[in-house]
Amino acid sequence: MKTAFITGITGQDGSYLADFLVEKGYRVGGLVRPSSSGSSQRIAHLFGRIELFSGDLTDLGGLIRILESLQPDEVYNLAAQSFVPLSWEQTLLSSQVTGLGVAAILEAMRLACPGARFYQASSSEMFGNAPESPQSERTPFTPRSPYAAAKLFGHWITVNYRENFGLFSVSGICFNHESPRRGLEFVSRKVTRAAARIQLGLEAKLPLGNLEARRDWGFAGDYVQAMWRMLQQPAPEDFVIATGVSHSVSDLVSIAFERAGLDWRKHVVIDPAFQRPAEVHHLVGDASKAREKLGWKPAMDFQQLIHGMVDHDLELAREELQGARKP
Ligand code: NDP
Ligand code: GDR
Repeated sequence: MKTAFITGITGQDGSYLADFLVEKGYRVGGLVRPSSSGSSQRIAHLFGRIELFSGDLTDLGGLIRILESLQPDEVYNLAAQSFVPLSWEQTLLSSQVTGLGVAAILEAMRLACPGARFYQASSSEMFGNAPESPQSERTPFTPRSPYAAAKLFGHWITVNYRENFGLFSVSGICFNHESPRRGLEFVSRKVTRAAARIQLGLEAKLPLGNLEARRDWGFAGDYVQAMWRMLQQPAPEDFVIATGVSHSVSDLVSIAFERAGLDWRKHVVIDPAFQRPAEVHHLVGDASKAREKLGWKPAMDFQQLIHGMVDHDLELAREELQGARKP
């Protein structure tokens, strides 16, 4: 039986990865922040089948002690302050967690379990307004937020630990991926939840920022499988993970509202508070390397993804109406 350690296990990707690895027969350990007792609902169905360790990605001593006791075969670093606009408000905290936190977990691994394999959650945000499209492993990085700059540090420190210490450490440069477990602040979930709540009369308007921004949106459940495949390779390498198809925020809105039986033009309002001065306008990935070497391709397309999210949010809104769920 293999053992995996997941930081960020209470997040969207961490919860899907834990599902996937438990299903594969792994012993799964996860890092949870002492303050996150209220935010473990994404992994509540796994309680009893995973082991949780209290700690913080920025606390080297704690990470060393956990890794010494667990002795994992695979470490997945998914923890981060992952919301781009917040990285402008909490710049140092975001840099510490999303950037320096990667050095902390790598250093802890080097000291406690140097034979383990390491996955770093790198991001398409590192490309910024890239000079070429689609973006691949060879595209230059031009980060456009503290979040993206911190991810770039995490990306390069992962490469450096591989080259200097011989660690099996790899980065997956993942483009946006969503699910019914997506945080409410990200645009996909914000839209699908609002469409459901407006349909059931729980809300009337949806304030949004830039409707022209384009992203390459996939399903989180597909992306965690690519993460695992990267760690099963004979040699450590970095991969872009993407669908290769981009859509605008207005495409997203129109598909979601139509699924909920609504005309989005009657409900969406533009609110400058949600516009980003340093916007990343268009990201779309070229995942041909992952297709060739990992045998990976996404199973779910954009419309299926958004329909599934709207259906899930309609269910939650119905429960809320019946008084079985808090908003
Ligand atoms: P989420 O925001 O859903 O999850 C973030 C996780 O990090 C949570 O479990 C959170 O814990 C944890 N965390 C935050 N700060 C700390 C800390 N100081 N110490 C320990 N844990 C901490 O992100 P996703 O699941 O969407 O993304 C996973 C990773 O992939 C992130 O690193 C993200 O930046 C990256 N990424 C995501 C993409 C996407 O489209 N989803 C695309 C590319 C990269 P808590 O529950 O306590 O808040
Ligand atoms: P992103 O995701 O910044 O790409 O980062 P987000 O869903 O927040 O934004 C996507 C695009 O939608 C535009 N947008 C809005 N965004 C939000 N959140 N709220 C709005 O009201 C709104 N209106 C328009 C944004 O301007 C942007 O262009 C996500 C995160 O998961 C990162 O952690 C990850 O690294 C990247 O994806 C890849």
